[in-house]
Amino acid sequence: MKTIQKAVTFLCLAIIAEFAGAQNPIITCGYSADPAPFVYGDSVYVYYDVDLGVVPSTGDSYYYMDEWRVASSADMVNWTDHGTALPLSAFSWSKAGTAWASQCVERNGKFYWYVCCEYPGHWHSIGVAMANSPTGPFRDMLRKPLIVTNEMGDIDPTVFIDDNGQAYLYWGNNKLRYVKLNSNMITYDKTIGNNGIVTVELTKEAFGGVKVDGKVQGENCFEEGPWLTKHNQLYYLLYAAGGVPENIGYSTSNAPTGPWKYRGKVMDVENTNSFTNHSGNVNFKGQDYFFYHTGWLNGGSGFKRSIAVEYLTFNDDGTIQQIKPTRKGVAPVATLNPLELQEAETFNNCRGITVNGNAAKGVNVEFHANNDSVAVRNADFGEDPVKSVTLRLASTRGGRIYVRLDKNVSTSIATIDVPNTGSLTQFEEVTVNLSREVTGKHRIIFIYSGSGNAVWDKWQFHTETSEALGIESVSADGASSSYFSIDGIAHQHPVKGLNIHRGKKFIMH
Ligand code: FUB
Repeated sequence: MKTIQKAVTFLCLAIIAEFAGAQNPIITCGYSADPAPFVYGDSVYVYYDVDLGVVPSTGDSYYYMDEWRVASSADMVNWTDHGTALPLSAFSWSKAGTAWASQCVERNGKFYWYVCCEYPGHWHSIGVAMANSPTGPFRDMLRKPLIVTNEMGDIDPTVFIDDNGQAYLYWGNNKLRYVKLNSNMITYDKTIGNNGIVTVELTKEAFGGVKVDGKVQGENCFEEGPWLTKHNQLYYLLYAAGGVPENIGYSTSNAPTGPWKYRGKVMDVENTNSFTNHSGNVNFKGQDYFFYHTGWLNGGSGFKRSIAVEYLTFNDDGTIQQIKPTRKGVAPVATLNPLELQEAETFNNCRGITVNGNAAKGVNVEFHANNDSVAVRNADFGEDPVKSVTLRLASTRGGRIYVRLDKNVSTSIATIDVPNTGSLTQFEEVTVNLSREVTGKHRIIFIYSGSGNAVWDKWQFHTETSEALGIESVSADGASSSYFSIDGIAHQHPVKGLNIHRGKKFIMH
């Protein structure tokens, strides 16, 4: 009984949070940890690993991840899930379940994704994959690790390219190391440090304190998750700090290689349901943002984490204003245009669905059960009345999708019968007229009802009715809806909405 009460309470809280406009976590269709954001074109991309939370062979709770994913947003509230951009299996030398933190950067139109995963017999090591697009497909460039030292703690790579083109790769847990990457981004300068690897001394002056026998001496200390960035010609190193549970500390320097000066905490230890936090930052459209992770998604924990975003403020004296984690997160910086073709995997919030695929295969949303849903925030229908909507769907069992607006969870503006297309990879477009005309800004929610899986690729609203779009209307013959006619010829298996038969579009009602 207690479990049911807990589940109902959680659902109510989730619904209240959603209607209150809560934005954190930003990824809602799975766990997401160790965010690494970057801006490319008119979007923010965030790269992350996917916490499964349990070691399958033992059932123990631990960091267990088999893939890295990327999501992007043009408005900071609706995120497009680009699927499994980089499976751990892309690194043939890796051990299953060890896809930990990563970061992707762009150089000369190529995208370099630095990851850490275990190289059996050598602890975690650092590898690099490359792609021609920020969403992949990526391939392992070296077919072996880029950094392997046979020591513990070679995790959490961060790469920063300075204004003069010199790239630095920092990493480390309970140690901080860097190499100077060559301009090909997959080899490094071997003339400095120990065969190219420089170890940064973890002093009190640089990191606020030191760790002795696992205990922090001083006000803080470097733990892991370094993130190198620059603001107003000052270099900033952000890092998970102070042991576990972690706060996020920062140090500054006039050079990307230090010496570092401890400046304080960006975020103190907070009640986020996660003992790690792993941060990164971007400036997008003139606003600074801070990415980190919490254990706030339903069922979350220290091993099932999810990404959150807050505003970041640099003070004129080089300090950073301390941030409190919030459920509210950040506000939209743009609207989403529902009259343009949208990917089903672009959303603000979801329940029950999975997002499958990758850049090479294409990415789709899969509904599995009744009430699975996807919601889009801040969609601007404009001033001209919007009259119809098209969804591109595939299914072997049929089903139905209800389209609702704002907080109205009971009245649909459209009901789409999912066609039985014969296969989950065979898509058809279904267009239906709206039950009322729509203008202005709204939250749109697509709710599935059905007994089997349905795959959804894209959607788009129109200011024309389906008939005006050139879709011929036909009626079912007699009482049975399994036969209908086009031009007097009987056909089988119609579905409501748009049908395509021998290249001809017609709408069933
Ligand atoms: O995700 C596994 C590890 O947890 C990361 O490498 C650390 O930064 C911490 O977040």
